[in-house]
Amino acid sequence: MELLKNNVKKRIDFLGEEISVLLKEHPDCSLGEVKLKQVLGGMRGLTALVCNTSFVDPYQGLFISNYAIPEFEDKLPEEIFYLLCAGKFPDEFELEELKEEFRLRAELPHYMWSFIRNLPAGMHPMTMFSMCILAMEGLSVFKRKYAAGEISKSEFWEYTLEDALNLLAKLPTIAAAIYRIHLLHEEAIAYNPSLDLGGNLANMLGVNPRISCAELMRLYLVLHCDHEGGNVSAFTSRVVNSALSNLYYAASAGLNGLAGPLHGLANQVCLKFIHTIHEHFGESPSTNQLSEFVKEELNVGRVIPGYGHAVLRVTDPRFTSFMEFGNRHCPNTPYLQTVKKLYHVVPDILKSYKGGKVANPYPNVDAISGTLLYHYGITHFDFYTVMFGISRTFGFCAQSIIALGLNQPIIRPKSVTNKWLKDYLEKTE
Ligand code: NMX
Ligand code: MLT
Repeated sequence: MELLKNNVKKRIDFLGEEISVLLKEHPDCSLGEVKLKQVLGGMRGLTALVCNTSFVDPYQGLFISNYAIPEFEDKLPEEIFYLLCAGKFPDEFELEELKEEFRLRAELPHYMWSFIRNLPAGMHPMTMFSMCILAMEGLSVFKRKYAAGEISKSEFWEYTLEDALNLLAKLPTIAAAIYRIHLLHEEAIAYNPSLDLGGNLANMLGVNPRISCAELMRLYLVLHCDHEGGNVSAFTSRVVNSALSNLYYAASAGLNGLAGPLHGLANQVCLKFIHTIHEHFGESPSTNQLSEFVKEELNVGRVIPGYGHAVLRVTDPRFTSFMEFGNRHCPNTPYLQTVKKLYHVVPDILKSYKGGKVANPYPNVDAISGTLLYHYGITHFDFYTVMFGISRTFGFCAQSIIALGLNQPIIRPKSVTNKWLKDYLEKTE
């Protein structure tokens, strides 16, 4: 992996140089005030982290390096991992080297097969996925080298990159095995070294038709890979890794955050939501029926899954990208039709809900992604967040590789009590 390593090193050196200049020239510069409502409100909008793998603009959505979604949505997941880590797309040789690295590292250790088969029936697939990653923690090269005192701080990122390649190469096989063994009750399909990550995922899930499904898998892995540093899963993963817990611990922790219904589980909840609508009104609900259904959900205190965002203030461009895919491949599928109708109904309702309190009434990525998986025969809703998780682990890995390369310290902000707040405000106001 010499080419990849050199390119990541160049990226780290470049970013490190920028940080040195910033710190030298503006060490005490304030980046804005911290408001009480932010400290008590999930730190929303607080600039408190640096993440150089990707950036989310509230009005334009995800950027990886300087590329917006239309500029990278047709790339391979392998190319996106390169972009996240090295800040540039790989050339032909660099891409081939990375693909070969993934091929060489794809095989699961033997014990993992009995581990997967013996996971308790009925356990949520996200729990299984996270446990599988933890179960491979003993493979961490970083951990071994660190414990033996064989690596210096400046080399931490290199062994974390090694762990990243070992881990990411195995995720499609693990996810597909969970799907086939525990949800379909069928045998796993073997990894095919002649296929890329997306092609292999489609193939090992055993869905048909495999060619356009492989296209969806690639898009799926590309669009979910990273969403800057402050989202629950990426932040959790980075915090865990900042204690020098290895990437297996960090990825598993991040996935446990992704498993929440306000975060990645929303894709499962969304499809269930649409399914329930179809059970009530048939496969072609009217806008009036949808409007009544959505209002009733809000009345009983539920959130509308797939709508809203902590950073975005427009329709998520990942939603738009999936919609374009759906319009090309399955425009008439009833679920997609209902997603479109909801798009015309929900924002207006949310705009006037709770006196205009909803910061973003528009759909996020989870409002549509499950619809496309369903179309390709992946009909077990509770597998959808695992699909998100395979992709997001690319981002977890890249963020930690870069952060360690930049020598970022353990993350440990200060917390205070109500008493501290009251005393502080008494003194200052
Ligand atoms: N349906 C109903 N209420 C909502 C929604 C929604 N979709 N979105 C926000 N609100 C409410 C929110 O619960 C809060 O109410 P309260 O103050 O009474 O607790 C109020 O509006 C203000 O929240 P916001 O500032 O708009 O949103 P916040 O940044 O706190 O949360 C989400 C962001 C994404 C957690 C929130 O919009 C939500 O719960 N959405 C539905 C779940 C979802 O789709 N999650 C997936 C996000 C994307 N992902 O992949 O992770
Ligand atoms: C994500 O992709 O992580 C979600 O959109 C949530 C977020 O960015 O806060």
